[in-house]
Amino acid sequence: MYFWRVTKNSPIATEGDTVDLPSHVWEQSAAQVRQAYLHAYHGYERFAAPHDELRPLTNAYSDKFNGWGVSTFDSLDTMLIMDLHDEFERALLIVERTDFSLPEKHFAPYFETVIRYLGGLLSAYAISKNKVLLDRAEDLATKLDPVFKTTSGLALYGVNPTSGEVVGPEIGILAEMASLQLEYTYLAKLTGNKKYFSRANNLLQILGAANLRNTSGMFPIAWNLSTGQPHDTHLSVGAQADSAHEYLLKQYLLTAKTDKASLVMYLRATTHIISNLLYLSPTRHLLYVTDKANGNPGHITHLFEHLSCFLPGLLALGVQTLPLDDLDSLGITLDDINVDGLFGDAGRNHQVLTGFGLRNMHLWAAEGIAQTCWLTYADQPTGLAPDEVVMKTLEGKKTWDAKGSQWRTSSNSFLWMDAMKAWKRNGGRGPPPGVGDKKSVVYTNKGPQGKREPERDYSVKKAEYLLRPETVESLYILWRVTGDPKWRVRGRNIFQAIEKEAKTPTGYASLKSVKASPATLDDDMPSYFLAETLKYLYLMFIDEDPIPLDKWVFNTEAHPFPVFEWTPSERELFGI
Ligand code: DMJ
Repeated sequence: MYFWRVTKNSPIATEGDTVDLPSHVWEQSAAQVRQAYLHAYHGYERFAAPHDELRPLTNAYSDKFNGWGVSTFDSLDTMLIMDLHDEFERALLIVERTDFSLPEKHFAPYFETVIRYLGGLLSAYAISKNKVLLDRAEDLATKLDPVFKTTSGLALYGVNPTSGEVVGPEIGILAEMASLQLEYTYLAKLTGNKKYFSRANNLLQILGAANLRNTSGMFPIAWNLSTGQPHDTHLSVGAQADSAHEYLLKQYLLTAKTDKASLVMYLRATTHIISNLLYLSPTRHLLYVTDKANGNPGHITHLFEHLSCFLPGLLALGVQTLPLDDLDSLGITLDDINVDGLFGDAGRNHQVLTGFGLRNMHLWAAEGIAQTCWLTYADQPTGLAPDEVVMKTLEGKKTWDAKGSQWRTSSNSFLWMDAMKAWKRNGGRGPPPGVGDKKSVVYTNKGPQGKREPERDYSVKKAEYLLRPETVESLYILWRVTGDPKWRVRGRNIFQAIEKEAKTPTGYASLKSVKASPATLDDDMPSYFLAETLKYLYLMFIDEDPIPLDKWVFNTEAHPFPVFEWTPSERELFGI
C-alpha cells in the first residue's frame, strides 16, 4: 500500500531544479561520473571479464551476448572519452584475443551484436585510429554476413559465426532488421568494401518501397523477411521499434546529408507519431508517446515505456540539424511526403503540422515528452523511473458537460493534436498543452493515511529500473540543443539517485522496484550502463564538448561515428 506526498519531498525534484549550478559543481559531477564508471568497470574486470557482464550482487558473471566480453566492447569509446587509457590498453588485450566463435547450435543475436560489438569497435576506432579495432570490426561483420541469406536480403534474427548457420522466423522485428545502416555505411567507408554499403542500401531500398498506406508512412513492428513488406500494423516507438525510427534521421546526418530518402522517411514517421501517437494525461496533462495495437483501426494502448524516452532527444536532434520550416531548401515538397497518395494520411497530417510550424511542433513534442520522462523519475521514492507505466485516460468515462447540460462519454479527447488545435483556436496564448514544468507527485509508504491520493495519472506496469539510458540521453541532447540548464540539473539528480540506490561494493545493479527506498536490487549490470548511461551523463556535465552533435552521430548504443567527409573516389565507388 502506497501513500503520497508531493513535490518538495520528492527525493530528486527540488524547488530550484530549473536553475543552473556553479561550474565547479559540474566539474565535480563529471568527475563523479568518471569515478562511477571506474567503479563499475573495475568490478567487471575483477570478477567477470572476459565474460559478458558482471552480476554486481554476487560477483558472478553472465554471458547473454555471445560471451565475448560485451561490457568491454561496449565500453571502449567511453574509456577514450573519459581519458581512461590504462583501462583501454587492458581492454584491447580482450579485443585482440576474441575470435568471435561460438559452439554449434549457439547463435549470435544479430541486432545486439551489431549495435554493441560492431558499433563499439567502430566508434573506438574513429576516436583512437587503432587499426586492430577496425580489423576486428571487419572480421566480425564477415562472420555475421550469413544473416542476409533471405530472399529480400533483410537480416534474420541470428547466426552462428563459426559455421554460418542461421536462425530466425520469417516474420522479423522492425528494430532488429532496420538498425544497421550507420554501422554498415561507416564500415564500408572505412574499408572501401562495397558489400557493406550494399547491405545498408538494400535495407533502405526495401524500407523506401514498402507499402505503408495502412500506417500513413510509419513503419509497423512486424515484417515479412522474404517479401520485405510489413506484416502487421502495430505502431510503436518503444520495444522492437525504437532504433529503426532513430536510424532514419541519423543515417541522413552521418552521410553528411546525402541520404535524402532516409530523411523523407524520418519526416513521414515523425509526422505520424506527432499526429497520432502523442497523448495528454487527464490531470497533470503529461505529454506521452504510446502504441497503436494491431488491427484496423487498432486501439491505443496508453503504455508509456522507458525505452520510448529516446524520442525527445531524437526530435531535438532533428530540430538542431534540419531546416524543418524550409524543407523546400532541401528539395523536399509535400509530394515527397505522400508520393501519389501511397502513404495514407501522411500528406494531410504534414500540412496540419506545418500550420503550427514544423520546428515548433518537433521542439514542443520533445520538451513535453522529456518532461514526462523526467517526472517518472521524480515521482518515485527512489528517484529512478519504472520501466513501463500505463497512463490513465478518461476514455469511456462519463463527464458532465455543463454547457450542453448533459453527460458525455469521453473519447480520444486527450490526443495531443486535438488539444493543440483548440489551443491555437484560442489564440495560442501561454505554453502549448503538455509543455512546461510540472510538479512531481510521490507516493511513499511513509505518508499520511486516510487522505485521497492526488492523481499521478499513471499506474506502474513494470516497476523495475534497468539502468537504462534513454531519459538521460534525451536530457543530454535537450541540454545541448536548447542550452536550458534545467535539463542537465535533472540529469544530475538522476545520477545522484543511481549512486544512492543502485551502487554495490563492486558495481551498479538494476532495481527490482522503484517504489520503495532503499531499493531491492537485481543481480544485473547491463553493458549499456557503461556504454550509454554513464557516457551521456558524463558528456552532459563536462564543459567542453568533445563529441559535438553536428560532427558526430551516436548509434543506438551511444557509440559516436564522425559525420562523413566524402572524397570524390568514395562518391564514385558508392554511386553517391
Ligand atoms: C540499448 O541497448 C539500446 O539503446 C537499444 O537501442 C535499446 N535499448 C537498450 C537500452 O535500454
